Amino acid sequence: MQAADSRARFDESHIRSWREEGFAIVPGFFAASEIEAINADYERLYGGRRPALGTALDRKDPGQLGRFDRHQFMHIDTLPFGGSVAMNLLPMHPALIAFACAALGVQDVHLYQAHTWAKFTGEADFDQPFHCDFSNHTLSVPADVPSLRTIDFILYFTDVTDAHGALHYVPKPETDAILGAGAVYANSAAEQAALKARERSAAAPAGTLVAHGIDTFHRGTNLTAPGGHRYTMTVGYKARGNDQIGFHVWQFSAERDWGPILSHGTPEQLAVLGIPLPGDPFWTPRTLALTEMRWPTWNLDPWRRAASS
Ligand SMILES: O=C(O)CCC(=O)C(=O)O
Ligand SMILES: [Fe+2]
Repeated sequence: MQAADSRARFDESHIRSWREEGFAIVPGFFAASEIEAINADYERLYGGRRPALGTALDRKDPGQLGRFDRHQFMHIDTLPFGGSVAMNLLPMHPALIAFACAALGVQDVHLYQAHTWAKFTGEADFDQPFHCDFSNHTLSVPADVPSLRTIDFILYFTDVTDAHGALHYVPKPETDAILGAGAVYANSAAEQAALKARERSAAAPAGTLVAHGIDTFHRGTNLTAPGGHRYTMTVGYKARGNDQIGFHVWQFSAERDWGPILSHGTPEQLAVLGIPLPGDPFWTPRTLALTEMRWPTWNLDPWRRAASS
């Protein structure tokens, strides 16, 4: 399968793995040159928050299961980011959009989640229990219908070894066997222990893409490398029009600067944020003129050409 850029970044085996196992891990999805630039953004944005070597906060007691803790979520920013244009456009990378369309089996997708995440050794115990992510992505439960599922990506900008808090997971056929088909809760210590006995590590080099969903069992693990850090981005897609799923509201908060994204994104990249494609009836002489007033650096030529043809 060919992504929209010149390099095929994924193939049918990854889509099959996502559908059957719940997970696809794709090393080299992003080239070293792409990763280096984004890594520099992260270092500028988060490097100064690195705790002193030897910091050890919120350690769990020996034998205690992992748990969620607010300190695990300290360095998370929502799109648009305070970094480069490349960093801002990465959640809408054509290959991610193509992967999401292929996995969900739909023509049009919507970006419903995009946030950074920097983790540093010692600032939290990042060990979590096994869970599925649906509880803050929907008010209902994960769907059976393939097109109503979500595809949730984790993008690695640093090498993520087990000492750098690699995500641990259990493939779907195995969670089905342990918990029952389609289960999304593992509340007992016995269920957690059974999942832990089967867990795999998503440890992989910088540039790797991990694809899963809101119905997959996984857990964050602790960073133990002295002075270690892990820079990732979380990117979630759903089929356009699937109102059950949500996380961020792009329109919220007037002070956020969408200028770089609007000025540099292609019509297809802006469409996953909910901006109608050229030719959509939304675009009239009035909406084009008002949009130009609001965002003077946004080149509306493709939208204008389609509206007048
Ligand atoms: O960052 C990770 O590796 C996983 C974290 C996670 O699963 C969560 O916070 O829901
Ligand atoms: Fe999670």
